[in-house]
Order: sequence, then C-alpha cells, then structure tokens
Amino acid sequence: MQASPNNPQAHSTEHSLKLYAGWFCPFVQRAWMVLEEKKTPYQYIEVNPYHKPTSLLSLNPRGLVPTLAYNNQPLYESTVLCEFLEDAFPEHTPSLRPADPYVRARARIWTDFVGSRIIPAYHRFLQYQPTRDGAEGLSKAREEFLGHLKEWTRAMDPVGPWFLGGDFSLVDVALAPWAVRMFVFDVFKGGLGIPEEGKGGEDEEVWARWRKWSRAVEERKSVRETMSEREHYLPIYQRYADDVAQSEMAKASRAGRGVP
Ligand SMILES: N[C@@H](CCC(=O)N[C@@H](CS)C(=O)NCC(=O)O)C(=O)O
Repeated sequence: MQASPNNPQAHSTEHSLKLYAGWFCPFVQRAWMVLEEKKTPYQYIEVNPYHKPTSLLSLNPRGLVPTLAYNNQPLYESTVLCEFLEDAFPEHTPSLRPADPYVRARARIWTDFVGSRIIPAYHRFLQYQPTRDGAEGLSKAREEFLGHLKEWTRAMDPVGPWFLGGDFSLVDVALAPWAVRMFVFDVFKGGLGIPEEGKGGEDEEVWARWRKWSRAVEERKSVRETMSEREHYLPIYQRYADDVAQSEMAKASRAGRGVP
C-alpha cells in the first residue's frame, strides 16, 4: 500500500502525542480531524494496518488504526480518541462538545448510531454481491442504508448546518469520513440513491437537510486537510466492492457482525 498521498511531510516532527494512522482510513480521519480542528500539535506516523508493524502492535494488540501514543501511553478506538483529545486539551479551542449535559448526551446517542447502524449498513451495501445476495439484495441494502441516514438526519437541528446547529461537534466528526466516501456507491454499486434536489417526494425535507449538512462537511477545512484525491481510494474500495477485502471490518461485515 502506498504512503499517504496527502502531504506526508506535514506533522513529521517528533512529538509526545503520536497518531498512528493510515491515510485512507475513515476511523483515522475522525481523530485526525479533531487534531486539526483544535490545532493540537501532534506527530503523524503512517503505518500499514494490514501488515502490522511491531511499533503498532506493541501499542495496540488489535493492530488497528487509529492508535494514539500520549507520552508513550497507548490509546485506541476512534470515538474514544476524539473524546480523549477534548478531555486532555481543554485549552485547545474550539471545544467540539456542547457544554449542556443533555445536548452532549444526545450527541453521544447519534454518534453511537453512526457506529452501530450507519457504518455496518454502509458495508453491507458496499460489499453486496449479486451472486450471493440476489438481484433484489442491492436495493434492499441501499434502502437499509438510506433509511439509517434519514433517521440520523431527522435527529439534526432543523436549521443547521451542523448536526447540533451552528457549532461543529463530535457527532459531525463521527459521520463525516463516510459522508465524503459515499462516491464509492456511484462508482461501484450503480448509485447511492439519494434523490436530487426537488426530487425527494415525501422525503424531500429530510434529504434537503442532509444535502445542507453534507455540503458543509465537504467544505470543512479539517475534512479537506485529511483527505486524499478520490483516485487514490478507488483500488482500496474496489476490494470491498468485490467483497475480497480481508480487513477486520470486511470480515465482520461478511459474518453479519458490527464494527470491529
Ligand atoms: N473500531 C475501530 C475500527 C478501526 C479500524 O477498523 N481501522 C482499520 C483501518 S480503516 C484497520 O486498522 N484495519 C486493520 C485490519 O483490519 O486488520 C475504531 O473506531 O478505531
């Protein structure tokens, strides 16, 4: 696998906060975005989690990225890392968590929904195979995925642009990496299926809200800074689309399990 196509020289200086990352990985992008949003100084270390180096395994026995080393102490799990960065560096603003305890807890419900519903459905759709899943399986997988997206979108602040309204937060971070990877359905699965503007029928309002959020995400600086050009992702997603990928996520999806 190639090294990070996006600016590999940036953040290469030795630092006590180290992000072990794969440039292509959406889970990595969550933690990476938080670091960029808050301008927290860090060292970016590119590793290949499919050929796990001992530097990664010694920190995280599961050998997954993102993994963080904070003064040589290991941490992993993308949502945990995002929360940790908020807790460890409260002086690095903006805070990406709402101050109000109720709103904060509610944001966690919808962050959890991304991991428990949206990402597994994203993978079932992406890894759909006509010979195994039947012709109608594709529209079933698409509908299931879009159904979860609609449910998430209906829980958003109605005005926006962000999930909670005017302030960008961790619940936006939770889904943004998959939102900017939805082009893979147009490339590999005959279309994502979100109706064009004005063509959403009874769902027009919810899709209008989705489009507003999604456009805001695509324009967000921290998203752009942590993405590569689309062409670099295609060989990786081709393996998922053919359902031959051997990542823990791909295997979990085939076995009907959730996010590893
Ligand atoms: N639950 C983990 C998932 C991380 C994950 O699956 N990362 C992938 C790369 S996108 C990985 O390291 N895969 C290596 C493997 O499957 O062996 C998180 O949220 O951080």
